[in-house]
Amino acid sequence: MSVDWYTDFVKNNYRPKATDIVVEFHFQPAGVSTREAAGRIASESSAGTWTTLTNMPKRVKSTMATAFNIKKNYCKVAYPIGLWEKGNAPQLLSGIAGNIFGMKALKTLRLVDVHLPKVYLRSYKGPKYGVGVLKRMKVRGRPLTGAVSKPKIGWSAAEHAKIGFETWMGGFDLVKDDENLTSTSFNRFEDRVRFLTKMRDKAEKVTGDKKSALINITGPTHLMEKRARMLHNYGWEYAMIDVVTCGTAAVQTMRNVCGDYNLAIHAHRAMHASFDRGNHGMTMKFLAKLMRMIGVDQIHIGTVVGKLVGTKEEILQNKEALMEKTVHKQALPVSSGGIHPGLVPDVLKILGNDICLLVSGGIHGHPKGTRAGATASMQAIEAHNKRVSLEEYSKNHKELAQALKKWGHLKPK
Ligand code: RUB
Ligand code: CA
Repeated sequence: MSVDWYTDFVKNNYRPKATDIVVEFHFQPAGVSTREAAGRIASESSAGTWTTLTNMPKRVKSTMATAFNIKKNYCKVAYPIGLWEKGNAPQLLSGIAGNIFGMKALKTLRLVDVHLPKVYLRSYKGPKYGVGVLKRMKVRGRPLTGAVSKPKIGWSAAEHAKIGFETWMGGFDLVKDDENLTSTSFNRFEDRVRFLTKMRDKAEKVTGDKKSALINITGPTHLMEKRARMLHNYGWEYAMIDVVTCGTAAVQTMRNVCGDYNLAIHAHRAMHASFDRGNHGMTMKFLAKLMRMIGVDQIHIGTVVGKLVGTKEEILQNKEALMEKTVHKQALPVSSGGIHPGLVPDVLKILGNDICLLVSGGIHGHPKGTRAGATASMQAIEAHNKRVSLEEYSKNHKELAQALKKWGHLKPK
């Protein structure tokens, strides 16, 4: 009598149904055959357990996933649509990204990609605005620009707003909170919103341009709801959420709340690299797809050339996850981390103009200060779009010249 039934979950030449959720995995077996390892992934992530069972409902056949296309260290697993509760992202993760990561029979496991059928995708809202935020911010032919006030935490709410004002006055569209700035004793969320609102109104009046901010509402869900309401009441266009640390359930709830308040969601991805580096975990591409499905409007995808990890291939895949045709609107890629004017053309060459570009240390570290730093970054964008080299353009754009003198084309580590 056999003890287990893992290979019942393998059919190497299986042709997935149009309604199946299909996941691609990379895996390294530990002491079991490749075929059995693939079967174990399909089993543990759907209807199986470690041993054969004495009693089984007839229905079980229709809830079993199938491992197929097993090639070297890759396999695909098809999940019947009936396994899933529509519009429940945590449940999806509990299945396709749940127990399987801890199985002894696998040395490593990586969730590489997912294909989500239309019937499933339609049960989520997707972005309310997505790339439409560009139009909302009246930005055309260039990236939406923004900066985190640096140092990322330590300023009072009033100081923070002053730095924001300088950022806007230098030509940037957005002032951004950093991931760990929520509400502290020295910089309360409510104070920050009030000060930033005043400064925004002033900057809009002086420049005649639309200005906005990515204010971080991250916290327990009930607090995020309260904070979103405040942002709405003060006339803001965005709420920022650390989507990984908050989790999919909270982001789903906040998609509804923010939608009702006409707030676009800026998704900071802090913590993603705890599971998207190396062979074990999941790809950023998958996370980007998931967050677009839930309905964030813009999300960080990397820079290639900046301070944080991510190859060009990976970053382009992340972008594709946000831009590919699905039932949902396209989400806007955010490129951020270690960028300064000398690197701006590199980022734009890779990702194009339809992005949100964040340059933070790279404006506040400008020898002449924040406003000059933002100006220099805008000049670098203009130079790129006019197909003029930065060196050439800097001959009659002094802020850019000063930035190049400090950083050149340095790629920070
Ligand atoms: C940017 C910054 C952001 C990271 C996030 O500051 O700290 O939190 O870019 O990383 P700076 P990612 O421009 O000074 O580096 O965008 O890769 O998620
Ligand atoms: Ca940061």
